[in-house]
Amino acid sequence: MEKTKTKLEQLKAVLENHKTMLIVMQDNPDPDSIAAAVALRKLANVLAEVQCSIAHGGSVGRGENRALVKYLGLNLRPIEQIDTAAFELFALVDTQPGTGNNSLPDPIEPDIVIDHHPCRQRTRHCRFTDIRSQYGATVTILFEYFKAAEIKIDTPLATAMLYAIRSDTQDLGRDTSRADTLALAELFSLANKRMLSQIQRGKVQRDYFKLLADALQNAAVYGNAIVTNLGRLDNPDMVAEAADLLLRDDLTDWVMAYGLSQDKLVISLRTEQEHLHADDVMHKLVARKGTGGGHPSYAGGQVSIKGLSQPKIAALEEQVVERFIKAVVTNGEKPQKLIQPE
Ligand SMILES: [Mn+2]
Repeated sequence: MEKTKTKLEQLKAVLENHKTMLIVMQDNPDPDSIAAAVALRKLANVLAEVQCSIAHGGSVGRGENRALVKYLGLNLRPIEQIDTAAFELFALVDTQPGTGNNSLPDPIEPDIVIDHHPCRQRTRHCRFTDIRSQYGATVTILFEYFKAAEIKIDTPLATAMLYAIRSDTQDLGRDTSRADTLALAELFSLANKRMLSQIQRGKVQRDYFKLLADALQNAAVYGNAIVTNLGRLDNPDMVAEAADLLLRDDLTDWVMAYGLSQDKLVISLRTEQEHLHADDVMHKLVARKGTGGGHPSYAGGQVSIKGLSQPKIAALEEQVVERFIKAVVTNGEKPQKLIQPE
């Protein structure tokens, strides 16, 4: 609590005497990014009367996340449509400068960075940073600010924050700290449980089922690991969703799912072998080619495919799969289809 009080004072000092701030989330923002942005907007407004806009790169694809945005009545803006010159301050939440998973234009150094991924070199130069990599969700950090500042968390925000913690930690099952458990317990009494249930059953677009079928059909088993290729997709969130689903296979402790979204190869890793660190494995997969990072049990990465021919893209995918197998597969069996024909 002492640390949070000090941080809160520092945050207030950075905000004071400014009128506008652009809050940038992860590309294809997940619930933790979305709720953290809304929480920071409220804090900036209450602490220093700063007016905030929230922006992101990519799209909000996952049905649950679209339902969350709708419930919060958010007017999220694609970052390419934003005149950044109109803002005095910039913040990043649930991501950091130079990670490759946010679209804050590169020359802009954010004034504020609040995140729970491992701290990056460039983050150290920012005016205000609060990086707590042991926390399961970024909103847990923000929850502590609300407590320290004695600001009430309204029902929609509490619902969003609760969902963020549940989603990032898979109901406190992965990469969770005591702080997340405490925040979740308190948010539970404030949240709209009926709405939460509706968000979790968010409507999906029809191509969801096609992508899911492809992900299952293409899944190949390499001993203790599953690899699947989702091909071209409009909604890169689907890569993470397929990885989550396939990790439920009871003989599997590693999953890699990948697909092509716009001009990127997008990769998701999931594991139950947290000691091997999914984020470290991801660094190996994208080494010298792209960017990536995450947490001990889940990680994401991306490699640019801009201007690459189809054979070059196929070779890149093959290389990433090879690197993955080398990093995590313990027995050199030949791959088999997950779903065998009858
Ligand atoms: Mn997060």
